[in-house]
Amino acid sequence: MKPIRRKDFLRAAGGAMIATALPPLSRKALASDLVQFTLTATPLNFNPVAGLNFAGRAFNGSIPGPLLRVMHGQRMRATFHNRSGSPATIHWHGMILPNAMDGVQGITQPAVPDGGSFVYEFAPNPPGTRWYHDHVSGGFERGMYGMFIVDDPKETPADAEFALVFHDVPNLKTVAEAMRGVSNAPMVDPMGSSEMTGMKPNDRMGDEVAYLAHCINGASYPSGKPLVVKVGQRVRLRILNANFSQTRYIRLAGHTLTVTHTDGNPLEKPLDVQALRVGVGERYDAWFEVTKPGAWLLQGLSSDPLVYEQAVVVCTPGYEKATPLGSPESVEGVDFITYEKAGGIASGAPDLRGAHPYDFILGGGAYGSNRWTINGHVYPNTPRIKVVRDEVVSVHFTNKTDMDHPMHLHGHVFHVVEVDGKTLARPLPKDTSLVRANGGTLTWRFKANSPAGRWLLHCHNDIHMMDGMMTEVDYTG
Ligand SMILES: [Cu+2]
Repeated sequence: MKPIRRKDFLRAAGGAMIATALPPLSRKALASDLVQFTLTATPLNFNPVAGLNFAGRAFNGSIPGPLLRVMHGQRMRATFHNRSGSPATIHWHGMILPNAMDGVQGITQPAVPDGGSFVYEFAPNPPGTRWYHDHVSGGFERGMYGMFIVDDPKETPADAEFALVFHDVPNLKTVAEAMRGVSNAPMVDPMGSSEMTGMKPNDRMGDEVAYLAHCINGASYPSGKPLVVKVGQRVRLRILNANFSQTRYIRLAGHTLTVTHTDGNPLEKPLDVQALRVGVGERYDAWFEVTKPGAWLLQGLSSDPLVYEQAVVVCTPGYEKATPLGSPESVEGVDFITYEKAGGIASGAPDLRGAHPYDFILGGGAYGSNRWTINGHVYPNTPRIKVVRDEVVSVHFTNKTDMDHPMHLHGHVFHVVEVDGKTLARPLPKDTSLVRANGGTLTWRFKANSPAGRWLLHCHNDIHMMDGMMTEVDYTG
């Protein structure tokens, strides 16, 4: 394999961490069939901006946790030592793996108590940009997450490659209030986006979380180190939205992004866009070409006044100190990725022949309510999907609430075949998909050919999940 140029995660001055380019998997790393990791969770005082002392929890002393990386075909063994002060597990988001390794407290394993350990071992699959995070309430919002790259030996390496975790520091008081539906935090969306139609930026709905800082790879702008690229390079960005309640819109000033993968899975046809829209838990692989010297901001956009901090400079050598070109805060008129654009629209109904159909109405979330529902129920009373091996299932979601829901299925890759009544010409292979607020619909189709067990299906907005918007795909027989 041709090596990919990269450096390791670095600690910059002031404790700010930023990922620079990804180094090639060393010969030593590739020599063994088994890659071993140790992940130790501890409390961490996280201070990405001056004056902020956040009571975080971290894997191996950093937020986000270390970038884990294997070549597809290698097995991995991750020994988890929980010293975080609270029970915790590790979920391997986007992986198809044995059910007992899925890391869901109370369903696939008991929570690992503080002071305890657990060994996760499996062959990471499929290749692509995946991630890992705590799946016991509390750890995810405090910093227990990181990116996991399963390299595909069949892919052409980029000239330069960067792993970027977009993440945020929540005001924990508003997390508790949002769970009771009485948060005072404003709705946050980029100005001018279609999601804002009919809403004012400061509308308060009771279910939003307020944030104290926005970060990329542990650093808030301008404290992070620039990502240095060279003229002529084709650069690959692997982007994860690890925020636990908000969609991110992401733009690289002055550049078109070519999206090649959604949730780590290749698109049939790459798509050129001006911006990404990344729901909670989603990933995009996006490429750009460096055509001239300069400095540009890669940034998250939203109506949150703090969001200017969620940026990092991309520049050519010598431009590290230059004033970077930025993007307007508004995404009005900006061509950002949607599932319709990525999959194309076909005429007629989606092909669901032979599929066992399920209809899920997403509801709840009234002001003052602590219930987010599927078909009127909260977990564990929500309707289950019971499957036998190789059964084909379709799930049709209708969102009757006023918030988007990033619906996630564990242990499978599903195909998005329909969005808002439109059939996709090229169904999108994903593990997490946004169901639009205020009447949006979306349909999944998947084959139940993963290892048998109980696989969680839930909204990846943590507030909604903890308040009941969750069910299971259960293999029977
Ligand atoms: Cu939700």
